[in-house]
Parts: sequence; structure tokens; C-alpha cells
Amino acid sequence: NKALRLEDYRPASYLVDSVDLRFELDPAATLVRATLAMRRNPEADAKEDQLILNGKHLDLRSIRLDERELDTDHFQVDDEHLVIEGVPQAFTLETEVIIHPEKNTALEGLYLSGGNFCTQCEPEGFRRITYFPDRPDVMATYRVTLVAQREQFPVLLSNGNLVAHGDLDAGRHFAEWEDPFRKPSYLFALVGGKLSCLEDSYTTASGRSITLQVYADARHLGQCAHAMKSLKQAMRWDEQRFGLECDLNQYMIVAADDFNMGAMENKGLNIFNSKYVLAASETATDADFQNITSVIGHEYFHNWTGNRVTCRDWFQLSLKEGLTVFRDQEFSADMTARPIQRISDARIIRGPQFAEDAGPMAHPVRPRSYVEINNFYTLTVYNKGAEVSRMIHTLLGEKAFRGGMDLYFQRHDGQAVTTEDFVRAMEDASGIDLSQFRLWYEQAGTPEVQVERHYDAEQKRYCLTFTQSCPPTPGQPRKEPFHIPIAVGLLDRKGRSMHLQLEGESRAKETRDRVLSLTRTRQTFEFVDVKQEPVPSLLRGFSAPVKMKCDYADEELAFLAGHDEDEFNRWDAGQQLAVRILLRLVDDLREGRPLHADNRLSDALRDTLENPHLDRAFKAQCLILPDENYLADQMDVADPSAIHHARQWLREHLAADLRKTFLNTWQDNLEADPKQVDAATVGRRSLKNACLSYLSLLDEEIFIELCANQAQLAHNMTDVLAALGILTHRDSPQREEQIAAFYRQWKSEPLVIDKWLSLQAQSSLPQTPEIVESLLQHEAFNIKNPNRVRALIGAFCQGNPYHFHAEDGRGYAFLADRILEIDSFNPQVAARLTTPLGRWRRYDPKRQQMMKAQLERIAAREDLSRDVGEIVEKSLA
Ligand code: BAL
Ligand code: ZN
Repeated sequence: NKALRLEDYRPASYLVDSVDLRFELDPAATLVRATLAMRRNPEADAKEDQLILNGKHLDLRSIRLDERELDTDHFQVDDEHLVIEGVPQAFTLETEVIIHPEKNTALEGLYLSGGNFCTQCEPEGFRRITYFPDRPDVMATYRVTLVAQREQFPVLLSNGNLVAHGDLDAGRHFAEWEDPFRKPSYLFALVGGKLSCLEDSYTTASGRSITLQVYADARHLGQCAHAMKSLKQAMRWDEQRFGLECDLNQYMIVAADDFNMGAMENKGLNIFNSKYVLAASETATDADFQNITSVIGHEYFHNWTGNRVTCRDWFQLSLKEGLTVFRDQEFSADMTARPIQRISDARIIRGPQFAEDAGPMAHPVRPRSYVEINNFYTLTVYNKGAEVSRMIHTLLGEKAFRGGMDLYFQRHDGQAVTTEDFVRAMEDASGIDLSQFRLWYEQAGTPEVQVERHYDAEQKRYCLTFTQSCPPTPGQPRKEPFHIPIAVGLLDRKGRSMHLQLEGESRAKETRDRVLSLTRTRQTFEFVDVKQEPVPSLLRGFSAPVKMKCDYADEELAFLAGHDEDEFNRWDAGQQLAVRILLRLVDDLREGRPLHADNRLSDALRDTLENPHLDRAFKAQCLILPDENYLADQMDVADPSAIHHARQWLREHLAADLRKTFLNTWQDNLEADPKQVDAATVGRRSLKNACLSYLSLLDEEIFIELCANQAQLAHNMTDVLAALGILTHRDSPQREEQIAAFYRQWKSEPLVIDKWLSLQAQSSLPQTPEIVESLLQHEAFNIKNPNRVRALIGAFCQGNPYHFHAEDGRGYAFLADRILEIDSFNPQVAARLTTPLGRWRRYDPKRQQMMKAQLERIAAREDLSRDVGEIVEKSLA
């Protein structure tokens, strides 16, 4: 498996001006006729007359060049390419191929989901549909004709506008679609099947009316309203924040049950994993509703950041993904509550993204090489990429950032460009030099920033000295210093933010919250006129994706948790305190010492819960202790068992210590309208359920009864699942009853059954591994469906570290078996599952040996996919 390198990029030899596609849709054998108007690329280096097209799993029927049938002497075909010799400067190429959607289990290209045709072409699925220069810098206009049996496939959709439709012979009908915008092949889409449609319209800021359609199967049409509402909110938001208007007459969203990704931004025809479209308060949690808002926003925002301006090559993936995640995070923050959104963004970065940075697949936001591009749709490219866009925003400020975005579109609309083009637009619009900042795109790994502080009481001066470093990552043993924006505040004894004046600045500048630019390896910032020794609030709002290390005393963390005006840092101080306490407990457990409680955390949580000025959703966030995976990442050698027991012990201790406060808070928030999903109601629900989860740890049967009642009687999925989640960890008759009752009630709703599978997979009960094995055989489980796989296998192997890392190695063998099984039909999904095994170096020698043995077993498989092969190979290197 050969790696592709960024430095080997060359412009395409031939371009495509227009594409005419005709599909005769048949599940077993679909005929695809493609007519491509092609010409030599004046930008191409070599002047050879050889045309190389991508094509995979295609049965070639015929080729015509300028209407002349080519015989086999003039072309060669292998598994991946069609090569035609001696093509002219400009020509028309017509190919006919047969493809087999029904047999397509990889879910790339054209396949069937629930009996409907749908497509997934990003990044390289179009080559499974027809022969084509399948790369994002080849952009063309598309005209698409879909032909199918009317009764079986009454709805026929593709990108753009419907220009003709009608009946044909033998019960067939057709629809013809034209997309006026030039686009890369990865944005092509078609859908065909029995679908119902929720329709609405949207009037843009400039007064154009756009038809909005959300397609789903008929029985789920009642669950599409939230998606539609989110779409309209996203359209308005992008006009207001970025001055970007929808450029289409018709915007379609289709819900598909079988989907590798979350959703796909195909021009005018977004195809979504149904998980990110369908929601009703009886069937979806508040988190599901929020995810839908964010993913609908994300795909819509791609229409400008991704579609109008696309990527030159796949090394530039973060150009569209990082920027679009930043945009969707900002949208969600405006639709809900900014600090809560930021906490959720930071949880992803500091948890799994930092782990990715520290593991065998670590790569820069703009990777330099890859074997299989599907493996690079990562948290680094997406979420760290979003942090990189956010840091540019922080350094430039809103106005200059907006100027940079305007300039980016002005320069590059209709083009396929690079991250460098984006940064240059930001620089040119703002006049701010981002030369050093570019290293964020090029260097992998998580920077660490060590802080030293010094107060000179006599001179009233306060110094913060930062020292940055970044550990080696594969292929990058040494790193240059990054440009790190560090937002800071200084708190006085009463917890008020002090005036901030740096040495050399005039007093006039009134500021209590500012961003320091750390650019050197070691750098000191000296504040003057500091009347008392402050407690610094560092990296406010998580202003950079770094590990900030400060030698705070526990009291200082508790003080910040009680006073910081920056809500993110207030939450974070509590988390840091909890991490310290938990790691001490882990040590005590490992050394066989008795466990002791630390009152500082209880006191801080009590103060938080009783503070009338704090938002309920924020309080609920403060009650969630750092998760087991995160704690494992903070240890030199992770000990999943000790972590699990220490965390459980601390939760029980907090429950006992704060019983009265939890009970009062739970009672005060009982009235949360089950039908509402507004921010205030969601906050109420999250807080009462967080309290209930603590109360259930007390040895009081009443709380278990309460959970059983809530699981059985609540009319809101968040409430039901919160209660059932508590019960799944308890070996009790109520557990069995409620799990069985839940299944009976929801067995015809696959997305709800995913929740049922996940809860059981994440249980801490000793019988969980057997239960997970047996659920593989359950009628509700289908290993071919990516959502089911993630719900059961993903939840067990990534969301239940205690059992996955069981000392007998059974969890590892279980995962390796599943990876091998799934790899034979869906490599993309199999590759994603491999991550936990790749972290083997983080564990003790015995676990290391067992995890490594499973990776070697996978690597030994002869017909392993490129996807799994790359990850396994890098994990073992
Ligand atoms: N482009 C793939 C799915 C997404 O990021 O929107
Ligand atoms: Zn995206």
C-alpha cells in the first residue's frame, strides 16, 4: 500500500467541462452512461496524450471517443483505472458501465438503503459509478437523467433543478436534473425510491424564495420538523453572520438509514444519516436535537465553505471541514448557550483529539501523506481544524475575520484551493502576519505550555512566563514553536477580574480580559500596577488546543471554580480539581491505601448548585466528572480498572456528601415540559437527571424505584434514557424489566434501538461482555448497518474502557474478530473501529502484549483492506 504525498500533487492532465449522466436504475444491475466533454488542461505539466480515468468495480460495456467506438487496442482497464492512449486536445468521451448497487456493502458510490437508491461520493465514491478523473480539482456542470420503475422508485432526485420528467414504457419513468454550478465529482448525488417529503420555503435576505424539502420514509415524516427548522435557522444565521445567501432554487435533504458518515453536503441534495434528521421528543434525546441542529447547519454551511470554494486535493480537507466545523460550532453556540457549546467542543479536543495527536495516527491538520484518504476524516482534520480557524478568529477579531472570509470568497469562488489560499486571504484582509501561525496546519501533536508566575509585591508587578513544547509525532521528531493565542484574566481576592496593563502600555487601555500571543519557546508577559497577588485565569474559553500546565494549589482551583467570570474556565477549574482528586484516588487504590474524601470538590459543587446566577445547563456540566478515557490519558500507564473504581467511589462519596443539595435541586427542576426542547427546558432536564444519577448511588431503594418509574412512564426520551441508563448499571429486577419493556415499545424504531444497544454495551455490570456477545445475535442487530455497529461494538470498545480492557484480553479479541468480519464488506467502518487497539502503548506490558497480538492477527489477514491495513501498519510501527 503506497502512500500519496502532498508534494507529488500535479494538476490534472485533462479537465471535464460538462457531464451528462444517464442511469437506468436497477438494484441488481444499473446501467450508467456518461458523456464527458473533455479538454487538455493548459496548466498540466507533461504534454502526453494519455488519458487516465479512475474507475472501481465497474463492468465496462463500451467506450466511444468523439462518437467512434474504441476497440480494446486503444485502451487498458485494470481494477482502478481506464487508460486511453492518443486522445486529442478536446473530445467527447462516452462510456457505458454496469454497476451493482444491491451488492454494494461498502456504502460508497451507488447503493441501496432500505430499498432506496442513494449515493456517497466523497471522497472517492464517484469512481464506483463511472470512469472519471475523480479528484476535487476537476469541476464540471452536470446533467443527470434517472430512469427507474415508477412503482418501486417514485421519487428520483439529483443535484440542482428538475428540468424534465415523465413516463416511459414498461412502467418506467424518468427525471432529468441540471446543476448549473460547476462542481467536483465528490459532490454528485442521486436518490431514488419511495420517500415522503416535508416541504417548506425560505425567503433569502435578497428576497429569493427557495423550496426546502426534507425526504424520509412515510412513517418518519412526523420526525422531520426539527431538521426543517434547523435548516431555516442555519440559512438566516449564515446571512447575518457571514453575509452568505443560499444560491439554489431548491434545497433537498434525504434521510438514509445506512450511512457511513454523519451526512454529506452534495450540492442541493444533502444525504443524511437518518440519525441527524429524525427527531421527536418521544424518540430522540435533547442531545440528538442539538446534534441535528449542528449537522444540518454544518452541511448547509458547506454550500459556501466546501462547494462554492472547494479543495484542490484531499490533503486540503481541513480547508472545508475545519472551517465548516468552526462555523457550525458558532451557529450552535448562538442557537443554544455559548459556554455549553464551548465545553462540548473542548471535551472532544481534549479527549479523543489529544489522544489521536498522541497516538500512531497523529497527523497535521493538513496531512503530508496518506495511504487511504477515508482514514483522514479525523478529529484532527475536523475539530482541531476548527480550533485553527477559531484561533485565526481570536487573533484577528470578528471584523477582520469577516473581512478575510469576504476576500476568500471574492478571490476563490468557483475554485478548488488550498489552506494556504485561506490563510493568505485572512492575512491580506487584516494586515496581520500569520507566517508562524501556519505551523498549526503543518505540525502534528498537542503543544504543552508550562506556566510560571511571579508576583513582586513591592513593584506591583506580576509576571507570567510560558514555556511551550510539542512532543514528537510520526515523521516529525522536532517542532518549531507555535503561535499560541492565550486568553487571560487575573482575579483579585474577591474573584473580580483586575485591570490588565502590560509593561510598556499606557494605562488608558481598559481591559480585564485579553489575548496574549505566545510565539517563542519561552516568553514572559509582565503586568504592571497589579495591586495584589492575583490568581490567573489562563486559556480562557479554551483559546488554543494546547495542554496548559500551571502549578495551581487545590484551593486556587476551587477558587476559580467558584469565581471565574469566564464560564468555560470556571467549569474547567472544577474539572482540573476533579482530575487531581481522581488521580490521587487511583494511586491510593493501586497502592492498597484506604480512600479518603476531599471536601474541596464537594464544596465547590455545592456552591455551584446553590448559586442562583448560574445557568442550569452549566451546573449539569459541572456535575459530570472527567470520563474514564480522559483520566486514562492523564496517566503515564493507564489503569482502566483502578480508574473505574476510583471514579465510581468518588461519585458515591459526592452523592452522600451532597445528598440534600442533589435532592433539592432534583425537586426544583422536576417540572420540565416533556414536549419542549428549548435551551431552558433542556437545561432543567439535564440538571435534574444529573442529580438523579448521583442520588441513585445512595443505598436507598426509593431512588431506584424513581428511576424505574421514570423509565417506564416518562414521555420524553431524554428522561427515559437517563433513568434506564442508571438502571443498566444495577443488577436488579427493575433493570431486566425496563430493558425488556423498552425493547417491546421501540423495536420498530432502529434509531431508538441504537440507544438500547449502547446503554447495555456501556454497563459496568460484570456480565456486560456476555450481553454484548449475545446482542450480536439479537434480531435488532444488523452488522451491515453502520449505526448498529457503532451503537453496540463502538459503544463497548470505546465507551466502556473498564470492560474492553478486561485483564483476560477478551475485549481485544472480540474487537479484532469484529474488525475482520466487517472489513470484508465495509472497510471504512472497520477502520474506524480499530482506534482503541492502536493505543496499545498506553497500557501495562501485559495488556500491551495482548493488544499488539490482536493487531498482528489483523495484519496477517491476506485480503485486508487498504483502510484497515494503513491503521494497523501504523499502529504496529
Ligand atoms: N464531507 C463529509 C461530511 C461532512 O463533513 O459534512
Ligand atoms: Zn463537513
